[in-house]
Amino acid sequence: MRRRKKASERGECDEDGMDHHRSRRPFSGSHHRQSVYTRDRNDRKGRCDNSLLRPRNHHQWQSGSTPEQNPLTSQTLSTRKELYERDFPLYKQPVEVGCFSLDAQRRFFNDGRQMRYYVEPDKNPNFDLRDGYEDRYVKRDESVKEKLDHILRWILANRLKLKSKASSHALDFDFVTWRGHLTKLLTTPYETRDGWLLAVTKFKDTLYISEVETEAARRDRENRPEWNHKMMYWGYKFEQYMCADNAHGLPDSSGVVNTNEAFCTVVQTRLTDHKLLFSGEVDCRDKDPSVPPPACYVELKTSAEICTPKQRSNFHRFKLLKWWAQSFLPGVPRVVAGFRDRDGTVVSVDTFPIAKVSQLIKNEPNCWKPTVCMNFTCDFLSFLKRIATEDNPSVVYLVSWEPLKDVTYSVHRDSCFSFLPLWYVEAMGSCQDSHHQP
Ligand code: 0WD
Ligand code: CA
Repeated sequence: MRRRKKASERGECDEDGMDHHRSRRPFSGSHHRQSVYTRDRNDRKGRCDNSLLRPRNHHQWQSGSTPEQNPLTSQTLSTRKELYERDFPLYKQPVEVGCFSLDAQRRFFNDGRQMRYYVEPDKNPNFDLRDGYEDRYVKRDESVKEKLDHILRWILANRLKLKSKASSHALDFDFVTWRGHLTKLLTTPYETRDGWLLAVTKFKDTLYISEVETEAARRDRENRPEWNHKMMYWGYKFEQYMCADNAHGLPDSSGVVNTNEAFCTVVQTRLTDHKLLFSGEVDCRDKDPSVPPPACYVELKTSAEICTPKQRSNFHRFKLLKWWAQSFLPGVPRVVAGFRDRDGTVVSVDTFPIAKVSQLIKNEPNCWKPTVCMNFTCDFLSFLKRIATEDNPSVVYLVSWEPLKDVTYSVHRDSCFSFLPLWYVEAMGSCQDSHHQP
């Protein structure tokens, strides 16, 4: 594959016409030729090529028109952080428009029955996170890919209260996705290890973004060592020590930890001119009923005890970035962290107000910047609007990124990447059902 030039090596003018204070251009027009082979392969119904999940084989092409005929559809996006150091973009205060719950069997309910309540712990609590791993743990089946299904169910159940675009049945959102997918975008300019694959479909003028597991991620998941399984449990066990099922209750650490259960908030907001609807799992809320969501929500985390300046620096540079990005997006104001020793005992608990995170990291040399995260995400969403032009529920723009590379994409019709289910497409009143593969 031809080497893609960095935006700064090119002499093109700003193409997005939206961002007027960008000093350098992250977009670049690269002209990959599409081979007859790739076009055939991807137009075949129901085919799914695993090699696409491997970054080294991931080429960029477009079925239909050639890049030469339509250069706007053949672009890449740079993730170099220097390109995104400009003023913080407009990010509207997120507003909760609803919530839903997933029960112990992972069934969807259009209500808040799985909401839990935060219980203030001792400052030095001694929670044993190992307790129950062998005998009181029901683990969600991670091989089941739910894609956006729960969010789509919530949309159908709440269509009347969601504002529609004038004179159509379309949703008044540019993007629908999980908060976790947006978190990955926010942290991309600083990510050095894990790439991602996002499937994007335009349907009735809304872009739906759903993650596809990369081959590397699948390998990691299937070969996860036992200590890693245990540490994943520790995070859920901490939640059990910190949460009660009702506002006046107490935590019950003798119960079963079941990771099928979830309470999810659905929020709407706007990042510059991108109207977003996304959902994220929330651990618990403040008992005080006078604080409205999402300000009442609390994100719970565990982290290794910090004993040295190096550990503190790493915590600021890597962990706080992920924590900030995840909670900033839905407007969750605080993270409560349990610091554990090597044996899995929580020895201290600390609160990190999201609004104070930038102060905490400001003395850290070469540290991450919130503005870079938000500007990259904003430009990425503009990039998606630019490339994902065909409004068709069975067409997927597969957008791919690996560390040290640019974002690239490929287009797939009626492939295994299609993720909008027929029940959703039909309920939304599509005229394009005949194209759709269930
Ligand atoms: O299809 C997919 N690839 C994914 C689906 C990836 C990530 C999440 N999900 C779904 C699940 O239905 C889950 O209930 O999203 C829900 C959570 O969405 P989110 O809030 O957008 O995800 P994220 O912010 O990454 O994770 C929030 C919490 C995690 O807490 P920590 O403290 O570890 O960040 O959701 C849990 C986990 O407790 N979680 C998941 N639960 C079920 N399936 C998953 C997952 N794949 N990933 C994280
Ligand atoms: Ca959590």
